[in-house]
Amino acid sequence: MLRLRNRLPKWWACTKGATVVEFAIVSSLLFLLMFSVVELSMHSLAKVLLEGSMREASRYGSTGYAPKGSSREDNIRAIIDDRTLGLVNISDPSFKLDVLVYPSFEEIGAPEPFNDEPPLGNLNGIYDVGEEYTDVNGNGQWDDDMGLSSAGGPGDIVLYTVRYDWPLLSYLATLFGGPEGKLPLKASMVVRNEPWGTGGT
Ligand SMILES: [Ca+2]
Ligand SMILES: [Ca+2]
Repeated sequence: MLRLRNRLPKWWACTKGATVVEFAIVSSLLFLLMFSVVELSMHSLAKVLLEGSMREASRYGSTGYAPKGSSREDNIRAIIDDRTLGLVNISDPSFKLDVLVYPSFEEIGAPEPFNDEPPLGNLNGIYDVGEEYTDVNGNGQWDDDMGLSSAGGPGDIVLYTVRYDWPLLSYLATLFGGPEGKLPLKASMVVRNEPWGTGGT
């Protein structure tokens, strides 16, 4: 053993500067940890703000009011932009706002009804091209979600959903961010529009 130690270069046994190296390693790990905590906190804050903005936007949308020269949809987006304090970039391609009208609360997210019975149907439990269906949202095709894209009229049931991909900056992007290094944010709210009369936008 002693013979082996004698063969090692002198710098191998030198301990000068070890503390500096240890400090560099530990401080780097601490910095990474702190940065991750800050980033996750920012993501949580953005989610809370997004949910709050959804509550406010849907409440506004349910009134049917739109200032002259703008639509309800424009104002709904403006409310989300304002209430998320710049943490959610509504100009980003990942930002998506869906405002859908449904005939009832029970039918939210449900597919349009179709007839799976012969002779046109094939009894496989799913819709196939050529089978009869009810075009609930009136777009001329069968949809697996019957929601009509609109903020609705008086008394309508409306589902608001907003999605946004939060860009991660730290090593968390590698762990949780998928191929694009982003963490999805989503908030939804269902409201019944107020009976403001006729002619809602
Ligand atoms: Ca079928
Ligand atoms: Ca349809």
